[in-house]
Amino acid sequence: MTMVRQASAAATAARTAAQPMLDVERVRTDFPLLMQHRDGKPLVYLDNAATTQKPQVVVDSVKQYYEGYNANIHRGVYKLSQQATDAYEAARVKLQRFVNAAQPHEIIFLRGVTEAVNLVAHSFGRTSLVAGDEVVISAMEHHSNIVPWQIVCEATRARLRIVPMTDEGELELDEFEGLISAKTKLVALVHVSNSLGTINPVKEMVAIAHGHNVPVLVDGAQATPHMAVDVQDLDCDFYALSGHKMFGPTGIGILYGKAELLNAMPPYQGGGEMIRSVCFDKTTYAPLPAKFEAGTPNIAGAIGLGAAVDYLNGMSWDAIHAHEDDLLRYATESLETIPGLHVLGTAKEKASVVSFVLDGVHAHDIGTIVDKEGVAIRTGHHCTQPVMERLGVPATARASFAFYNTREEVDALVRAVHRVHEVFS
Ligand code: C6P
Repeated sequence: MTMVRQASAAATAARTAAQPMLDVERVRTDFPLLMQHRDGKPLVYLDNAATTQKPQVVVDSVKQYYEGYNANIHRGVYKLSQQATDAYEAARVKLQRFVNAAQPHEIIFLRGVTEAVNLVAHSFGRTSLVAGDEVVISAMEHHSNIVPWQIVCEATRARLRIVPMTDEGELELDEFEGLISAKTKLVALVHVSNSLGTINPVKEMVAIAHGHNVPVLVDGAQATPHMAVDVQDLDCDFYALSGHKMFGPTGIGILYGKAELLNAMPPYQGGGEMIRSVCFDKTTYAPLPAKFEAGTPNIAGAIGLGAAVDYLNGMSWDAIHAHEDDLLRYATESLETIPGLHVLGTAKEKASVVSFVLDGVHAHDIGTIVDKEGVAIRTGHHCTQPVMERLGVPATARASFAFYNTREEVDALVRAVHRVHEVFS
């Protein structure tokens, strides 16, 4: 027994020594909003799955664009416009490297994951699906990876098939392969669940789908703030991310798509910039990526997202993992000491998200009371109503951590939830 304990202490020490440490207190000073107090209490921001806070370098990059070189892109021969164009295209290359896409034109700037899934559903989906075809999604998708497929399935008379999940919140992989058939035209899967934190084995699932020649779209909204993503290693066909969930501005994100697929797809929206030539008889389209970027894009947002990528590149994913894993374990164990509290989503592979319910208390009451203690968490169905239905709850309270959160902030959450328990008992 003693030997086992010694061995495990040695293993922990070795692990700790091998992992680079995150200097959280220093990192926090990069984020101006985290310095705030509300009602005399330090703000404890634990709603990072909804949106993350922005480091000063991101705020500055947007400000510098508007103050120093604001102009429309790809249009002007004058230097100001060229400067803006260069910065926008440099941001595309940063995103290409961030997800390790083979080529910059495989990166399409859009508003975020919602628009990216809609693009694939309306462009790829409407041209590939016919009556009787199937699209496979999972039981833990965000509404933005359900509803666009429902709309397209209704229009084409195709149907959705759903990969089930266990009580712990893990996808049932055996069932997955059984759902793929000659009728399947696309698999669309969430990489990391926003309401449960489950990290899905997307690489394995892509390989299974490809074994049946079925392309795969991955919703990476909750993955990119927590882990390195390599689209070539995953071998997914499409990958979507939202900038605001990975320390960048709102209203900007990307769709990565394999060039071969994007080239074969029709435009999603028509307008300026996405054409080669327009006449009333016939219009021809611009090559990638312009074909999918109709109209003036979110130039400041793309530049800001590029700055967020630079910021993340200056950090160590190993250090981020070690810190967030510690927060996840500490928060789960501490919350579970509260009588009547149940954590939902206990998958073996989890990102730093803790969803919970408290017997006899509505999630919104939990959110309101903890807010009075200065702690910001999200409550509700988290745009995953089918997950709530599967787990038999109307809503959960959800604390979601980023690398700048601390154990002290977890303590503040736990104290606040204890307070909720006292109020209702
Ligand atoms: N989830 C949450 O609080 P947009 O809004 O397009 O940036 O991202 C949509 C989206 C898609 N997929 C997943 C897995 C998501 O988590 C989200 C956004 C937020 O959980 C707001 S509902």
